Amino acid sequence: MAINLLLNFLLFLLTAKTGFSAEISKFVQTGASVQLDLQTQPLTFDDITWKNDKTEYVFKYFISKNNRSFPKYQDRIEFNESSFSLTLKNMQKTDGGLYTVTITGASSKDIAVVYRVSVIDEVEAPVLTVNSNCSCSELCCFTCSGHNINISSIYNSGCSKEEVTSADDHILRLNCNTTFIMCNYSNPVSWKTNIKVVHELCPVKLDTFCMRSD
Ligand SMILES: *[C@@H]1O[C@H](CO)[C@@H](O)[C@H](O)[C@H]1NC(C)=O
Ligand SMILES: *[C@@H]1O[C@H](CO)[C@@H](O)[C@H](O)[C@H]1NC(C)=O
Ligand SMILES: *[C@@H]1O[C@H](CO)[C@@H](O)[C@H](O)[C@H]1NC(C)=O
Ligand SMILES: *[C@@H]1O[C@H](CO)[C@@H](O)[C@H](O)[C@H]1NC(C)=O
Ligand SMILES: *[C@@H]1O[C@H](CO)[C@@H](O)[C@H](O)[C@H]1NC(C)=O
Ligand SMILES: CC(=O)N[C@H]1CO[C@H](CO)[C@@H](O)[C@@H]1O
Repeated sequence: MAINLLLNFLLFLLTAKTGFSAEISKFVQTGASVQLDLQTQPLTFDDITWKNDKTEYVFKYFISKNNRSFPKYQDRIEFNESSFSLTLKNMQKTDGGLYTVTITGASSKDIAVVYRVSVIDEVEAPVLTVNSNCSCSELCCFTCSGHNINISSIYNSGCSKEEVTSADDHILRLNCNTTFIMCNYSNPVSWKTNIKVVHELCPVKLDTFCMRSD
């Protein structure tokens, strides 16, 4: 408790002194828009400046209204003059990176917010395949695959619910009921599912008795 208070106080000092703030992650699908907010509502200020990590300014809004934008973003920008949030449209991979907003004003300390914007493509559909290495006593062995992760499982009037996450934030989820095998593949901007009827994915073993003894 005392340590928590002390840590909070130190963090407060650090924040107050340097305007230090954590990075906020934003994921946006290629071609879509991203909205960057101030995280605060300044009462008075001179200007609000958005820059990218090449330290080119993206948009500069002056209270005197002689605002300016960087040519690269000119026709892809929307600035909300009541919330002061910036919307960047038609985002491309090359637009990914850090975006920093600084608010300068006579009556307030400088405030800075840093966004890490990642522009990523829509996820591809997961693939469901039957494994040929299945032993006879196992009714149906199958694998659900995303581009860099997969889940192998066995169907026996259901399957165990499983979930794996890749290093690049892709999630693969497997679930079954008495009729369907369902696999959901997602990344931070999208998801796709592959749903197969069990009897169609695994017709032979489920319909006939296994006569081999292995
Ligand atoms: C601007 O922001 C305000 C406050 O968040 C919101 O009510 C309004 O709809 C926004 N305007 C536009 C054009 O998005
Ligand atoms: C069959 O192969 C998959 C990968 O292709 C593997 O994960 C699974 O454990 C194998 N099953 C058996 C019964 O060997
Ligand atoms: C499943 O992933 C493992 C590594 O995680 C890989 O070795 C294996 O080849 C993959 N199997 C399939 C069927 O994609
Ligand atoms: C299995 O799950 C699917 C998808 O959620 C659902 O539409 C279907 O009714 C379920 N079937 C049974 C037998 O529970
Ligand atoms: C698939 O996963 C995504 C992300 O976790 C989730 O939002 C979505 O509802 C899931 N879809 C289905 C059909 O379960
Ligand atoms: C996006 C934006 O805020 N544009 C403003 C820039 O300043 C002019 C006045 O000089 C306004 O008309 C625009 O709305």
